[in-house]
Amino acid sequence: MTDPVRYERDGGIAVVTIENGPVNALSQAVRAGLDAAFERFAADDAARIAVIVGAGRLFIGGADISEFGTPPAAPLLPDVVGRIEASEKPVVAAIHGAALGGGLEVALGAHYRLALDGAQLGLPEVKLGIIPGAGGTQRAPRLIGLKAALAMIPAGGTVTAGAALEMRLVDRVAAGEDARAAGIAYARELLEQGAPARPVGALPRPVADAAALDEARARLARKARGEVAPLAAVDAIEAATRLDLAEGLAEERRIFRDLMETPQRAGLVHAFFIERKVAKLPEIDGIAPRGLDAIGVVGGGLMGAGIATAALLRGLPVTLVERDAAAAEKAAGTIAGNLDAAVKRGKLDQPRRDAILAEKLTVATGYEALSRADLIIEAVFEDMEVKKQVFAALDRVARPGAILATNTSYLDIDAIAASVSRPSDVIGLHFFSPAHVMKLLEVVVADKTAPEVTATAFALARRLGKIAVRAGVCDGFIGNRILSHCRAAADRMVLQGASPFQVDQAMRDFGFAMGPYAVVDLAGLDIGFLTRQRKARDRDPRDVVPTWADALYHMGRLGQKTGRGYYIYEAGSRVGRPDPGVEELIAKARAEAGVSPRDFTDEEIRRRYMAALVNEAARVIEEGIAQRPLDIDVTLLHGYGFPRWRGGPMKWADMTGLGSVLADVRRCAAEDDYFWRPAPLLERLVAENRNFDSLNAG
Ligand code: T1G
Repeated sequence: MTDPVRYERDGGIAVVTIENGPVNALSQAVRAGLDAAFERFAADDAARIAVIVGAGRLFIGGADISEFGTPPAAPLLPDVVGRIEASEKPVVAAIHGAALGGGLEVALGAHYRLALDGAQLGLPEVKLGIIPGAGGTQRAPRLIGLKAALAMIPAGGTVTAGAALEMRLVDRVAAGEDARAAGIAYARELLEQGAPARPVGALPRPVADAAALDEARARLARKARGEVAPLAAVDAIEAATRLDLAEGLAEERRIFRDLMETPQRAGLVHAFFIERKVAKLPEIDGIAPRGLDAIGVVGGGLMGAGIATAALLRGLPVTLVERDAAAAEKAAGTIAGNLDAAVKRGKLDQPRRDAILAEKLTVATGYEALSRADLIIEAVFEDMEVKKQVFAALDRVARPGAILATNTSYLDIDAIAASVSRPSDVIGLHFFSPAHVMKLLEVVVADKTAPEVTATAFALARRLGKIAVRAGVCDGFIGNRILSHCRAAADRMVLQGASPFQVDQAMRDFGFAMGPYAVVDLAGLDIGFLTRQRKARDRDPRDVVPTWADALYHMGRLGQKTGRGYYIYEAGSRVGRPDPGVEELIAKARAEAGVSPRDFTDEEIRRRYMAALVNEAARVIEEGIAQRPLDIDVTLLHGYGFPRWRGGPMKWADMTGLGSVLADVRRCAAEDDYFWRPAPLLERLVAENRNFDSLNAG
């Protein structure tokens, strides 16, 4: 392997280049290379100043995350940064692209920092369940002050080069693409001025401010529910106000090491890697996607308008077809409203919003308008006959090679494909509502879908800034199928004596963004009711029907949209208070079913809910609906409010121990062997002493 760190001299300037693609991560070889380069710089009498640059598209993306969990190998990054800072001759960091985590810490070890326009700087360690471990929590506050450090480090956010200049995180911003040239030019100026070495660590401690620390802790306790790293980052920053540099660095290192051992760190690192692996599918490896220059959408309801908005926000022209002029007008209004909301959130400026509406959006009433679209997404009423009619029309007008996608959330896409003359061009694109906000996209690959159609769907997701997960055809695909099983488990507990509010609280305490019944209120009780109607034919007498939910539906209590469901919502509020009337309906259901209620502990609720989730997920994998456990983890993280710091349900199961999860399933099966049949895959993994992650390889 070639040396990942090069030392060259340009007159009196030593240029130290890190080249360790794709992100110049600070692996052991890079740390050793940097250490050696600065030893050489110290001894090189002809070199009067050094410039550190990154080769490729960015400066340094941070520590090598794949080394986490293995014993750290010398030289350690804090020591390398310490050596750079201790240089008697000045050192410049020339940043382009990104300086993240350990990358920014290396730059903080330098005495002068220059960033190219467009560079992002930040300490995102808390997003991986740790804190900066090479001086970031001690040097950054010395440079930018306590308040700015408290705003930046515990949130793990990044700042642009311009903002970094304002907060004095960097000394200079330069235009252009060439960090090396900009760094050398800056170094020349510094030499001419006779600028000295200027260690950040020698700056005075940031001024203590108890109120700012309290405020940060209170804010994070609310926002980072259950997460340990953000609060630990505040502790480390506080240490910088009390301790001298050496002691502060030791304190930072102690906290860093403790966090490295936590399950949260393991969960968050898992999430980081699977989000990148999820799009790597053998079936599309090396397959070129088709062109995507014009999008068609059929149906301008909330979903269709949301999908159109998502495409427009990313610069794709959209033609939306509705039944009649009034409906088309209404759809255009919904899209305009979505864009206005994006302007309010600062995602878009007014002139661009106006230009998008004037130039990129066409609404029409005839299918012919879609004849030039590269990909057409149908988002009409969930009814097989209606969908088939739409697909027949698309089959007539779409150009050869156009992709015909359905946004159905449960219908049989194989049957839809079979109804057209080009089944290999048909695919499911299951967006989540609101489609222009939610990150997840289930790409549902039907029996006959051509690989390049799948590849194009993944390319579309990238273009839309979404995370795509491959799913197979079944009722509910990956996410809704698992959710519906979890809900059935929850309904069983409620029938036996738990209250829906206790279930919600228990699952929120586990880390879910919302409890399952609050989610029902959000989606609307009509959705659940209609689903039960639809499935009534296949119902087994042993299935539990939540008759109390049917009663709520008949009373017009449809959840948030009517101000009342399981919870009561005061006008305009999205957070409800429990409706005591619901308990009465449930009591009636128990009496009718002849159930005498018993108490559940929160722990029992959590274990049952998670056992049901993992058991059904194992079936989803075994049936090939999800190809890998990581596909389920990504789906639940991005579409279902699963706590990211647990890594996803399959990672949670691995960390809990599959034997223990299976034991829970079996214990429940002892009282109800219909609902709680252990999934064969779960049994097999336990028997073979393997975990879900072993199925993620390759
Ligand atoms: N370590 C190892 N691999 C990494 C990596 C890293 N830091 N960053 C990216 N990769 C891999 C990634 O898995 C993918 O691999 C490929 O590089 C391209 O990444 C001591 C403790 C830099 C903004 O948290 O945010 O420093 O899939 O697709 O969209 O305090 O990567 O190709 O096999 O994401 O151009 C702190 C994490 C570490 C930054 C580039 N740093 N990375 O985005 O490419 S902790 C981070 C990113 C730390 C010190 C500590 C992004 C990026 P593959 P990509 P991208």
